[in-house]
Amino acid sequence: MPGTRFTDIRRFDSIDSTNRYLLEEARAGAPEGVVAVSDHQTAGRGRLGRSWEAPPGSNLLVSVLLRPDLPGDQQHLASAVVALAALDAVDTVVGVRLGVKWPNDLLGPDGRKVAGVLAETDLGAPATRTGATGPPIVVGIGINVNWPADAADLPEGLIGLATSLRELVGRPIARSEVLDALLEAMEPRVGDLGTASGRIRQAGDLRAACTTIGTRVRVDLANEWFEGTATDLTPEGHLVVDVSGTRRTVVAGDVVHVRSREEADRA
Ligand code: BT5
Repeated sequence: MPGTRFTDIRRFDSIDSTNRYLLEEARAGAPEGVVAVSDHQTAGRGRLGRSWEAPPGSNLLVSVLLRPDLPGDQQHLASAVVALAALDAVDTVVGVRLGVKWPNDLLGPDGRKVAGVLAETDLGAPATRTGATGPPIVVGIGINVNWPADAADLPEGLIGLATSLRELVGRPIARSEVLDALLEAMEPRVGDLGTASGRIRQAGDLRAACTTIGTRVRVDLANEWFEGTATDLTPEGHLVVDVSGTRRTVVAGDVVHVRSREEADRA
């Protein structure tokens, strides 16, 4: 994309995973800004060993290699800037404002998932001449652009959970437009990662976009679960949940947005 650091765009018809590819490139010393985009992934990955689904030629499957100079406790901002840029891009191309469900889902107005973000790092990869001191971070995003066209397209496990830009606006959308808008929106946000004031701005944008804040959530941890109201994000990107007056901080894991009793009564 001219005028941005994302000028080296590597396009694939099919690949196992654009994240896997860029992590390899990072190990070989590739600089910040390399982009990998594929029409199809044979082993698209989600978090925690889960998989990311998209039929060939339908959705945007893209990863970027970042080498941000981020304090150790703010690494989450690397994936946040990609999520925020995706919100901007979707707004620009189709005029719909998505929200961020903590930690990494982009949801449509009715709560169905439109996109997911996966950040992966390799602490053993070499630094490059660009001067960045932190490890490379590969941030991948899958945006459901044209699939599913409607619920009939979806495998049973995703019915009611996934939607696409096409379904939201009722017409097919050019993936190239979404990619261009994404890279353009990413440029200033990635630039912000390099300064304290920029990081504060991005963290503020993330809190403003995070629809989990203010929502009743169920938190599933390895050996317990609890329900409460999400009240904030910490500077490290952890979710603060008020559980009957006790503040609990969720470092990693999955949350479910649940409707409050009042909302359920109103519905
Ligand atoms: C994510 O994981 O949401 C991160 C997805 C990142 C995908 C991109 S594509 C480009 C790059 N290369 C890769 O290999 N990956 C990245 P997670 O929060 O774990 O969500 C995964 C779960 O979302 C799955 O277990 C399904 O339940 C659901 N899912 C799978 N495909 C989906 C889709 N297209 N739309 C909505 N939900 C989906």
